Amino acid sequence: MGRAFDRLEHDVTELTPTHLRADILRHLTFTLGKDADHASLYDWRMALSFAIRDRIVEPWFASTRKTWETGHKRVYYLSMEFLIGRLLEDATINLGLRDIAESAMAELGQDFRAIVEDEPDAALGNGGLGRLAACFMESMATVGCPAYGYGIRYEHGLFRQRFESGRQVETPEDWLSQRHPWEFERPESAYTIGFKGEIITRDGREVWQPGETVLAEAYDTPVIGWEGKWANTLRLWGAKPTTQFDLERFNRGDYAAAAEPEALARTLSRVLYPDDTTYQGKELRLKQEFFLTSAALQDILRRHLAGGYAVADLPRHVAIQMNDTHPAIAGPELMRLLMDEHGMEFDPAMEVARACLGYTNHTLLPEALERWATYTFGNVLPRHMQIVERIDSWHRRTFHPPHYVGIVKHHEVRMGELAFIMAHKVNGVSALHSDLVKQNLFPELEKLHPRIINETNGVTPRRWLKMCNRPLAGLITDTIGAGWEADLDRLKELEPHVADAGFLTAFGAAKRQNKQALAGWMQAHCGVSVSADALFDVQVKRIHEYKRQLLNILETIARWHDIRQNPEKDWVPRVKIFGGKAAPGYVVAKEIIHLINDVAAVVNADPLVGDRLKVVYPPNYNVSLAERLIPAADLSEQISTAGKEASGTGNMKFMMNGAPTIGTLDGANVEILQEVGADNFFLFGLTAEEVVKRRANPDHARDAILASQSLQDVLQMIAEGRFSEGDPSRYHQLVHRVWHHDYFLVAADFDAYRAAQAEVDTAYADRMRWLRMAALNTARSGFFSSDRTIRGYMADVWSVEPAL
Ligand code: B1H
Repeated sequence: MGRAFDRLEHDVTELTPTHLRADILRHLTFTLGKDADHASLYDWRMALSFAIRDRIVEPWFASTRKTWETGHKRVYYLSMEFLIGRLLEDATINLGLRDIAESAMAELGQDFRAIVEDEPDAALGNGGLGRLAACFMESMATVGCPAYGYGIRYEHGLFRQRFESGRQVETPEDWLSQRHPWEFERPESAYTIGFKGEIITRDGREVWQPGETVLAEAYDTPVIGWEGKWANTLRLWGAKPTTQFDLERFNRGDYAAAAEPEALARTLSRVLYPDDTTYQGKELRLKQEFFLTSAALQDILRRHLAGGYAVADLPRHVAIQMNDTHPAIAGPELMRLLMDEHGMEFDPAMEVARACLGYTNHTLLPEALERWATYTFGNVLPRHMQIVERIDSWHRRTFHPPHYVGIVKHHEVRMGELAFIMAHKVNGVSALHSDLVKQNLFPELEKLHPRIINETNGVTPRRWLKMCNRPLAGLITDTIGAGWEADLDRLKELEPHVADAGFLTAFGAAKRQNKQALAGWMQAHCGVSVSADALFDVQVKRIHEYKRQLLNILETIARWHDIRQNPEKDWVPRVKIFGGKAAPGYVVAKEIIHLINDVAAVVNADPLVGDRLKVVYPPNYNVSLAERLIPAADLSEQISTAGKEASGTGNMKFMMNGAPTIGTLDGANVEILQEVGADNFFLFGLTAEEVVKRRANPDHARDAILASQSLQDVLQMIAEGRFSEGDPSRYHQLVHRVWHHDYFLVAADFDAYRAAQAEVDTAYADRMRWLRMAALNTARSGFFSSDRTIRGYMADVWSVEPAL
């Protein structure tokens, strides 16, 4: 191999808008076949994307080659979700070409912003877990950790959300209906994935004879790190029919059966399951999980052997991370490949598998813990069922766990226990969560095999500060110089400036610029006009009872009621902004959405209230909308019932962008509070321990409601139909649940939340005090860079050094 590519042939530092313009025009002409005079916005976006992609390919080759040549250990991140969002602007940012691209497009008479916003989000994920995988991919490229992300190339990502009369309506998302310029199809990298069938004996060994097969075909997207120094690969698998199968049956005249593999193949990578933190137990989902995992493991083994290494050497060259239990079939599948395909015995195969595998737990919610009926599991994956039984009995014989601890119980395969036993390290995603994983989820297993550690989540500051908040990023660079983007602890250098009124004023001006932009957008897209002077109070995340959007909207109603009672009081104007999707089958979450929209309609139309309170709920919250909302936020709502939010990552993005948190002691809020200090955080609510104790009182909700006149008033107004056009039935169930089945303790925390909101008003009214708090949130957010998280995994789980 020539050395020519070791250096960038296109040296990005020397690239001028004129060079880039020539590249864009070349692609417009020769890749798109379009004449500049007739090019649409789409054509220009494609041409620019290809011109930018060209700049990624060389560092990508150089990184891949370096890993090959040095035999460096690689990390394989297996995830059913990668919530990537848009790629064009992010790529220009990491290549240092953002402004050059803007100028080049301007020279061509095109608006860079419009082009960027024409790109559909790659929404191959539900929420935090999928977005974390995307941040990790970017950080692994930035810190020079050789890595592959493995996922599924869903034809349809997360559904699009609309509101009809305030109710959520889902429509299919079709990001792939347009050309996706970032990926390279690899028809030569395809693996056969089997399902069902039977076990046969071959050379005295039991092996699997699948009854159905599909092909997993690779699509590679390069992931470029900060300053283009390293690039990794996101390899997504698309399902294709295996044609030989078709033909055989077809020739036998069995036409319907001949079409079966085709149908199975197409459904496998058709659509992302839209559940966040609940699992459904559907056969197709199990097949998707195995499809991803088997393709990834076959690819990993192929690459390892191609490097000339022995199978038994796998752990020296390969670290495999399971993003929750969704790819936990990796344990038995790796065992199957090592034993059935590579002739290893059970014990050494276990050692190899365990040394390679790591498992990250992302939730304690019982409804999220995957457990497959042995019937389904054994039917879809008969050989894996055997291997799981063997692992389970090996574990019982060797370690004598209590009878109730094990992988197969009550005719179910418990994927958490399986992942735990097959991994050498198990980690939680925040300090509190990792403690709870130890104490409540796997206490016995942890006693037998101590392996639970903590790796607190993080977010990439390139996308979530540099890219999405240009005014603030510019101020930071002007104040402390460049380089903080890849060394986020340097934000600490802002602290001395917080005493400087000039700096605070500039900080406030940056925030105001973002708020002004958001206000304009909300006017245009939601038809609500808001004042940029109001406090922008933002809660954006999936709609879930434990996240307590209900608490927020109840407080909104109380505030509205108070304003109407005392219109002459000096109210701090507020805009309550909500965003988020509910799982299509989650009836209670959908009711909450409806209520928020109903309250918005009443409040926004109330002339008595005017600018003192507005409620805005833009539909279809996604990564791109987050990039718009978070930089404009004054207040970050992180109000989950303590003990339920494993980490949260939105909380970190708000902090970085200078929005103090109102929140409970839950997930990473605990560490945010620790970093930022109690003076700069609005803490309220029961702790995780208090929550458990409070639930022991069967009347906790009733007691709390009777003790709070305000909450009684709010519930009364809803029950009377004040927000449902006089119809008392619409929210009858919802009100009933608050009184009688308030598992998430909305009532118990209501007064404390209101008091904390009153403190927010007081603090905001003192402009310099508020700006100081906001600036300190940014200055102290360095810990929450996903670069720090990735370095933690590299040292504690993967035993891999940076290759840079
Ligand atoms: C998180 C999920 C999740 N935890 C099941 N668990 C899913 C579970 O499709 N499914 O079946 C999908 C997603 N997602 C989130 O992970 C946590 O709730 C957040 O607190 C955390 O910040 C995030 C990343 O660790």
